[in-house]
Amino acid sequence: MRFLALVLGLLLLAPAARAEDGYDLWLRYKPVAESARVAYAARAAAIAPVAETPTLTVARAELERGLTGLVGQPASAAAGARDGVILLASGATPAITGLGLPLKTLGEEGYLIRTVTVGGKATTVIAANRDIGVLYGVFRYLSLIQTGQSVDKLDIVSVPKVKLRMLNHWDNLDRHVERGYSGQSIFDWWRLPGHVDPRMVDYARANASLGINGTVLNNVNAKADSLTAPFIAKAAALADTFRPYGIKVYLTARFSSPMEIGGLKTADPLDPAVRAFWKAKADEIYKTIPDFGGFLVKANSEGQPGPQDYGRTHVDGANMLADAVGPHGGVVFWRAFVYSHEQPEDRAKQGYNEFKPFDGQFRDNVVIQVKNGAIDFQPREPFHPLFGAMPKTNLGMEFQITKEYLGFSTHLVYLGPMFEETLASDTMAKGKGSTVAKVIDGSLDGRKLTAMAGVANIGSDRNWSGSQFDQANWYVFGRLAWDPEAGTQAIAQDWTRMTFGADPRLVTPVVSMMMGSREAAVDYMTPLGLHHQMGEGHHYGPGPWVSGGPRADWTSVYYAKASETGIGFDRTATGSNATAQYAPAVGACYADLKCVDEKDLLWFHHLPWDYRLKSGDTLWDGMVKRYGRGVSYVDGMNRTWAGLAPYVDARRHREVSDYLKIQRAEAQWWRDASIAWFQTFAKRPLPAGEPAPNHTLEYYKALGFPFAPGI
Ligand code: GCV
Repeated sequence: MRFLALVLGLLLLAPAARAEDGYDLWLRYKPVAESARVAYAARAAAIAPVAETPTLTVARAELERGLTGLVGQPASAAAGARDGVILLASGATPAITGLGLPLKTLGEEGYLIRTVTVGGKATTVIAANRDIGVLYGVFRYLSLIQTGQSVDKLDIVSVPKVKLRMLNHWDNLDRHVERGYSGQSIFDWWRLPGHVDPRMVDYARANASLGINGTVLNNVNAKADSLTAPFIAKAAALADTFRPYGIKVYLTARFSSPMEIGGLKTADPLDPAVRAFWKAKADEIYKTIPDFGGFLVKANSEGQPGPQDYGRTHVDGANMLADAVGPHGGVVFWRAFVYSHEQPEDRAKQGYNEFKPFDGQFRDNVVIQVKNGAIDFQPREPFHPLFGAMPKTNLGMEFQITKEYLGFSTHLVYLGPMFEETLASDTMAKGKGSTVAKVIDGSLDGRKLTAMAGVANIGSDRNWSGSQFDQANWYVFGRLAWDPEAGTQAIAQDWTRMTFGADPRLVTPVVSMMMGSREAAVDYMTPLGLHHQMGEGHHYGPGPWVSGGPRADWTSVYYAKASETGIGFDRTATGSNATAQYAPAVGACYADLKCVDEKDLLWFHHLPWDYRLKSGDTLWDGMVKRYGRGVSYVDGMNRTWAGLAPYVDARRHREVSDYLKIQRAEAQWWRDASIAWFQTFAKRPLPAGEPAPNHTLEYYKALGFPFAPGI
C-alpha cells in the first residue's frame, strides 16, 4: 500500500519535475510522432564504434542522447542490427576509405552526411576531416529528425563560410553583465577553477550545435585582473571544458594592463618593455591554455585606454598584440567602435575616418571587428561604411544579440531579419553583388581570416537568454555565422520546430509573428530612420528629449534634430556628408530623396514635417501612423500567442504571454511618449483615427528607472 502511495505520489510530482522551462534550448529531443518513430528508428538502429577521442566521445554521447529522446530507444541497445547503422568517421578512417567521399571539400570543420551501403548494411555516414566536423554533423543529423525531415537518402555537405564564429560576453568578473538582461554571468569566476558548473557543458553543447567555435569570456570594458595568473587558471578550466566541443576561449585585453599588473610606467605600444610585457603575458597564457584564441580589444573608445594615449595609432596597438600572440597561432580582434571626445564630427563618420587610412597595415592575424552599423546597434542602421572599404584588411562583423536597444529580454523581437538586412546590403565595392556577407566570408577580397561575433544574450536565467524567444536570436546568430547567406525565415522555422514542436498549426503562426517582429519594434521605437531615441544610460524605453550631459552624441536630440521646421539628420553633402563614405553608387542613392529607401529616410535627411512620403502622407502623419502600426503588431502577437496555448507547454506559454503583455504596454509607451515629444515641434494634429497619448509629455519625462538592468 505504502509502495503504491509512493508511486502515485511520484507520478503526481512527475509533470512538475518535467515541466519545460527553456533550459534545454533547441536541443530538447522530445519524442517524434509515433508514426514517424519507426522509420527513424530503422535508420538509426545502431551506432558503429568510434575512436575514443574527446570530441568523438561527446559526438557519440550526443547522438545517443538525441536518438534516445527522439526515437525512444537507446541506439546502442540495438547494436548488431542488420541495418540502420550510423557511422561516425573522422579523417582517413579505414571504415570509410573506398566510399569515395568528397572529404577534401570539407576543410577543417565541414562535414558530410551520406546514406551508403557498408558491408551490406544500410548505413548513414557522418564524416569529416577532423573530429569537430563529426560533432557538427551529429547535431545536423539530429536536427533533421527534430524538424521532421526524412533521413532515408541523405547527401549533405556543409562547410562553414566564416572561420571564427564567436560569442562576445560583456561579462564582468563580479558576474554583472553589461547590457545583460538574463541574470548574472554564467561564468562563476569566484568558484572557478575549483568548481566548473555542469551548465558549462550545456553551454558548449548549445554553441557547438550551431558551429560557434570561439567565446570571449569577459567584457570589452575590461579589467586587467582578467590577465593575472589566478584568472588565467580560471579561464583554463573553462577552456578544458569547452575544448571537446571545438570552442576556444579568448580574453579581452585592457590596453593599460602593463601599468596595472605589470608595474610599468607606460603602456606605449612602441616601448620595448611594454612589448616584452605582452609577449611574456601571451607566453604565460599559452602555457596554461595551449589553444587560447587570442585577445579582443576596445581601445580609445568610451574612455578605454589605447595607443592614442601615447600618440600612437590603432595599427601600433593592434600589431603589438598580434606579435605577442602570433607565434602561438593567436588572433587579435581590434574593435572599430571608436569615437573621440574631442571630435565635433558626426559620430557616424568617425570609425571610418579612423580606420580606413590604415587599410593594409594590420598584421595578418588581426581582425578589425566592425559593428553592423556606424552608430551603435540601433533597431535599424544602414550598414557600416567600413564594409567594402578595407579590402586589404581582415574585417569581422560584430552583431549585438543582447537587445540593448530592442526592448531588453521582454520584447519579442527576432533579430534574424535585422542581421540578414545588413548581410544582404550591397556595398558595391566591386560592383553589384559586393554584399556585406561577401566581405565577411572573405570571398569579395580573397581574405582567409574571416570572423563574425555576436554580443551574447546569455546569462544565469534558467532559460539562458532572459526569454524563450531570445533563444532564437542566439540560434540565428550561430546559423548566420556558419553561413551569412542563409535565409532567416527558414532558420526561424527550424528553431520553432526544435524549440516548441513541429505541428504546423504552431510553426506557421509563430514564424510569421517572429518575421515581422523586428519591423514592428522599429515602428514603435524609431520609425523612418530615426535612431538613438532611448532613455539615458540604461537605454530602457523612450527618451527622445534626452539632451545635455558630457557629450552631444550621447543625446537623443543630437540624432533627431527635431525643430519646428522639420526632423532628421542631414548626412548628405549639405550636412555631415557621411554618404560620401560609401561607394559612389550607394552614397548617391542614400543622398537622393528619389532613391533612398524610406526606412532610412531620417538617418540621411533632414526634412520638413510636410514632406510627402510615398504613401501620400505627410512626414508627420506617416511617422505617427508607423508608431501606431508597431503597437498594433504587438496586439496581433498577443492574439496569436493566446491562440497557441493548446500547442505549447503551460509554463513556457505563460512566460511568453506575460512578456508579450509587457511589450504591448511598452510599445504604447514608446509611441505615446515619442508622439507627445515630437508634436511639440511639429505642432500639427494627429491624423484622423490616431488616439492622443495616454499621458502628458511631463509624465513621460518624469519617469525614472534607477534599477534598470544591464547598466
Ligand atoms: C561594452 C554601447 C553600449 C556599451 C558598450 C559599447 C561598446 O555604447 O551602451 O555598454 O560597452 O557600446 O560596444 O563598447
